[in-house]
Amino acid sequence: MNTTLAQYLSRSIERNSVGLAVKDTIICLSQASKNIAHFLSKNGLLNNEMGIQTGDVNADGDSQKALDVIADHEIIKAIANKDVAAYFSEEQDTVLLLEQKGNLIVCADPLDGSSNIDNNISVGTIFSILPRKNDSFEIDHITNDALQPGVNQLASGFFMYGPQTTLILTIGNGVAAFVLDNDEFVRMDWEPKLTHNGNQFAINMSNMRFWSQKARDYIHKCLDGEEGTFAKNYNMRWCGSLVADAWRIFREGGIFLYPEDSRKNYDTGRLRLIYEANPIAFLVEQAGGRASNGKTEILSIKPNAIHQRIPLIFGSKKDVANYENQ
Ligand code: AFP
Repeated sequence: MNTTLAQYLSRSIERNSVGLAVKDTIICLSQASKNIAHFLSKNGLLNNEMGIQTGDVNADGDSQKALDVIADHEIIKAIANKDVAAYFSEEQDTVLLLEQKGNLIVCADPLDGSSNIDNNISVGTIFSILPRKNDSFEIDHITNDALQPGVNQLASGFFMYGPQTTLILTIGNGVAAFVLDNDEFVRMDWEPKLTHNGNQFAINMSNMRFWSQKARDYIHKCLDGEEGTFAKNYNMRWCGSLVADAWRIFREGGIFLYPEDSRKNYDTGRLRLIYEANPIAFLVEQAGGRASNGKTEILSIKPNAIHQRIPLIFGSKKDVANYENQ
């Protein structure tokens, strides 16, 4: 019989207070994900209400969709009154204080890829769990706790709502993948690895004219195919949902790139460090790959703001080194 998420966590996580809190938090997030998947599955019946713009913009200036807000509420509902001191979300300008004595900090993009909702293309929930470092419940002190380098993460992962609802998770000892089966996440017979070089690249090519010379040179080398520097024919894929591109790269190899570019507000890329790049980078490194901002390992970077953006390049070590060494 397949191992359930709860069984996996019971077997793999340390049985101390922080370990048990992490386990409990992941189970709570998995409950939220089931509810989010349920709302999403009803979108066609609800006259595409989930993708309707609420009229508000989130902290990053992106217009909020109904499901962005619902997903955020589902997560808050799931982790409230638990061992979580504070929640940092793409959908909230500032920290949401939860349990004064909580041991953990949760950061999340509640609904990644929300522009894809009405197109029935996979979207997801990305999360990062950090240890609380500070006993103070003052907003400034708690906010500092979210600004730890990603190497401190206790767990990270993402749920993906697609043809199947899935979870890819690390608690710091490799990566495990799960699929929702009859209301229960069960472990898949597949261990995500990023140790081989792929032959796919994922980048939004429409931004090419705004890229740095480094990014252009790299993609040109991919396009040169067998006759070029990398001596292989590449295929290109771009879902517009980080979770879907990441899942494919974990399965098939390849490289993901969202570099900085010269558009207004894209000088440090598009993706956010603490709730997008860091959780993905922890998964990538645990799978044997590398995640970088083009120069430095993502996990070593000390965030300077909760909604900080960062260029994100990840894949096998060799593929990412080829980009970094341009
Ligand atoms: P949203 O969560 O705001 O929809 O953004 C999704 C995302 O940050 C990430 O999932 C994609 O990789 C990226 O945007 C796609 O961005 P472009 O539309 O610029 O290609």
